[in-house]
Amino acid sequence: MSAPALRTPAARRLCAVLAAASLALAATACGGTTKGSTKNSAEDGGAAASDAKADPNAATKKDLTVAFLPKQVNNPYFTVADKGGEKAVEELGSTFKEAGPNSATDTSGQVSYVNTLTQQQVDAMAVSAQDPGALCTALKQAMKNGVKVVTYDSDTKPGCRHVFVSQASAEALGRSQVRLLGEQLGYKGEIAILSAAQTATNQNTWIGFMKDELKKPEYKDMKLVKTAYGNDDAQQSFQQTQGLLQEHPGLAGIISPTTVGIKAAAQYLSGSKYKGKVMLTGLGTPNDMRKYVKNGTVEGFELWDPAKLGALAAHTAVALSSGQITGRQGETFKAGALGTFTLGDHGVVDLGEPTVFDKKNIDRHRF
Ligand code: RAM
Repeated sequence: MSAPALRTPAARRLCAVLAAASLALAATACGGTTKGSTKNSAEDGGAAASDAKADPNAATKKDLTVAFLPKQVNNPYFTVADKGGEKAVEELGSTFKEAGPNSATDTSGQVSYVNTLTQQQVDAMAVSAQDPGALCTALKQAMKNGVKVVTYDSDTKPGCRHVFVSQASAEALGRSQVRLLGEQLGYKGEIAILSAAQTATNQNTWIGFMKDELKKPEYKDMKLVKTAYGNDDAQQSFQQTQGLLQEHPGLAGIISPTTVGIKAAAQYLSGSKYKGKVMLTGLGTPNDMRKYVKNGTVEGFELWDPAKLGALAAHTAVALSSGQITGRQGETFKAGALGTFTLGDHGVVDLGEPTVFDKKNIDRHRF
């Protein structure tokens, strides 16, 4: 027999507290009955979408509280992304807040922040997930309590959020980094990957496409010898780069699909005998990498504009809270100056194409 549903505001607050404490009672008494219940079209497949029908013409709600929860607060990439989010949230007449762990491997810290934001009854949260599965229970509880959940930059499982705001197609990002490195080293030699945290959904998805790209005949003389993890920590990434070169003295190139990793690897190479000999590409910010492009350590790398990613996450969160979208494929919404976006398969929306930076264009980009 099911327990009676709790509906009053006080009960809703109690539900949030119970949810934060992960009590089974919360799931029974509060399940599916609060502010906007949530349905998963498949446990881990389709995105979570509410029962309500989307109304693309619904008025944009104001005075909402939209929280950003990055993988890591002291990472300059997220500082830029979340500033973009803040600006957009404020322009839309709502309140922005940011909370998150200092380390990209503090997943239990991220779970606690989700629970705290749920207790605080924010209207929406934008989360860059450190781990695809670990946040699920907390995020589902947030959605049951009426919080709209957007992931940005790094996804959870589709059933654990309404929409994923992706920086670009994951496939294009993975394949293009291998192509860039192939061009730089003449499609020949041993290569390594220097990633972020071992659990990071975004990096692992890109690495999957990199491995697939490497199966193509044009890469038959390129061999991936190791994937190392610098945990988005400058010192660890620096040491991992050093370790890669000690272990594989014949290494021809490194791909680092993380802004912290590529910067640390460039710093190491730049001060070593490998400068200009071991190729380095991946995902970095122009501001971090300018010096290394100019001094000949790095030929080219790529990235999207993190501020635009944050802004799109903000618009998506407000569109969900306003009922303009619910998380279903095919729904469209307006994101201010960024334009109109349509939700794709599994509730994913892509920001657009990344930019490749090299010595010809790097001075035109300041972020
Ligand atoms: C780091 C983070 C982030 C990733 C960028 C490219 O800052 O790992 O998740 O998207 O690099």
